[in-house]
Amino acid sequence: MPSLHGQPEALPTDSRAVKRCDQLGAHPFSDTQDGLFRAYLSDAYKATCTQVAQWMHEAGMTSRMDAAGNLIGRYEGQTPGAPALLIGSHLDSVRNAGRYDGMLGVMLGIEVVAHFAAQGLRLPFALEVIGFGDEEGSRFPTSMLTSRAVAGTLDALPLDTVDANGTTLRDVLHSNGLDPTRYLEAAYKPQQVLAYMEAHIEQGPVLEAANMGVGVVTAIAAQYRFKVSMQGVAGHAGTMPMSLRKDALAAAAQAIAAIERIGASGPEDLVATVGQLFVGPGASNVVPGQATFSLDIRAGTAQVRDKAAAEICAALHTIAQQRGITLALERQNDLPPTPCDPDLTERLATSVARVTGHTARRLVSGAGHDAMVMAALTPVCMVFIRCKEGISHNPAEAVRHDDAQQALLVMLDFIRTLAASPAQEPTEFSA
Ligand code: HGY
Ligand code: MN
Ligand code: MN
Repeated sequence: MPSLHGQPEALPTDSRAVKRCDQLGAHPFSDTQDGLFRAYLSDAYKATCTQVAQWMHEAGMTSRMDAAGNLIGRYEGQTPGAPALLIGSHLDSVRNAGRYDGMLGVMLGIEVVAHFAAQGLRLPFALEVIGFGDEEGSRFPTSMLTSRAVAGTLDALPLDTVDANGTTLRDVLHSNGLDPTRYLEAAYKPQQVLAYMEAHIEQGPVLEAANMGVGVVTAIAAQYRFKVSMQGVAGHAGTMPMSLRKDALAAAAQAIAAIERIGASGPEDLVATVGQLFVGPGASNVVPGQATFSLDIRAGTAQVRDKAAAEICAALHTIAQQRGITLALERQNDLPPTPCDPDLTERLATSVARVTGHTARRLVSGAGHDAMVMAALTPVCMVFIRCKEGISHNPAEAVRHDDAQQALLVMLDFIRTLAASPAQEPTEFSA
C-alpha cells in the first residue's frame, strides 16, 4: 500500500475538475438555455446532482442526498464510520454565472478521493465531498441555507419564503421529495467531523497580481444583506407636478448614491452594493410608487460593517423622510467575520509552499463561502485558486488548468500531512 508520507505523483496537465465544470456550465445543468443559472432544487440542480453523484461513485464514493438537498459523497477511512474530513463547496450559482464559482471546489474534492482510491489508500479518517445546494441565495432570499442546516445553526426554516415565481420553499421541498419537518436532520454532530476544507476560485485579482496560482485564506469578511422597500405614491406622469410627487424610484436613486458614497468612504475592505432593483408599477407614463432593492454590505470586521450599516440606515431614513416616502428595511442575512482555523491554515500554507516552491500568499476573502457557516461546526480552512482578472459572478469567469491541478496537489499534500500528523488527538480518529 502506498505510504501516507509519499509525494503524490505528477498529475496530467489538463484538469478534469475544470473540464467537468465546463460540462456543467450549460443546459440541462443550467436552468437557462443560454449561459448558466443553477438554482437550488431546480431541474438543472437535479440533473447536476445526478451527474455529480455518478462521478462520486466512479471516484470510489457512496453518495446520498441529505435532508436539506445537499449532495454528499463518502469515502470510508481505515475504520468504517470514522469521523470525516469534509471537502465542500456549492452546486448552485448566481444568475448568468461563471462555471467555477462553487462547482470547482466540489469537483476538486472528487478528484482528491479519486486519487486516493486509485492508489488503494485508506486514511485514518473518512473523506466526504459535499455539494451544497444553496449558498448564493439566488432562488430564495436566504443564502447558505443548506450549509447552515449541516452546521446545525439553522433554528427554523423560512418555509413561506417565495422564489421569483411565487413558489414557497415548502412547496419546492415537497416537490423534490424532501420533508420540511426533517430538514434540520441534515445537521452533523461535531464528533462526526474532523475539519472542513474548501477550495474556491479567488473571485478577486490578488493572486493574479502576485503571480501565484493558489493562495491560502486567513479569514472571510462579515456580510449583511438587506431588502429595502420604498413606498411612494404612483401617479400620472403627465399630470402630477414635480413638486407634489412621492416618487419611490427617485428616492431609491438618491439612496443608492448615498450607499455608494458611504461604502467608498470607509477602509478599503468595506464594500456596499445594490445589485437588484425592482420598480413598480413599472410603466413609462407612471410615476413609480414602489421601489425595492437589495443592499449587501461587507467588511473584514463586524465593527466596520456595522458602522457603515448604521450610517446607511440613517441616510435612507433621512431621504425617505424628506421625500414623504415610507421606508422598510428587512435584514435577510447576518454573517459574522470568520477566521479560518490557524493550525489548518498554517498546514495549508506549508502545503502550498511545498507544491509551488514559494511562500504562500495569504488573503482575506471578501466573498462569502460555505466555510464561514461550517466554522460553527468544525475548524475550517480554504485554498484559493487564481481566476482571470479577478472576474466572477460573470460568464467571463476563467481559471487555468495548471492552477486547478496545483490546488489539487495542495489538497492532497495537506490531507497526507494531516493523516500522518493529525491536528487533533489521534483518539479523535476512532469511531
Ligand atoms: O455572495 C457571495 O459572496 C458568494 O458568492 N455567495
Ligand atoms: Mn458566488
Ligand atoms: Mn462561491
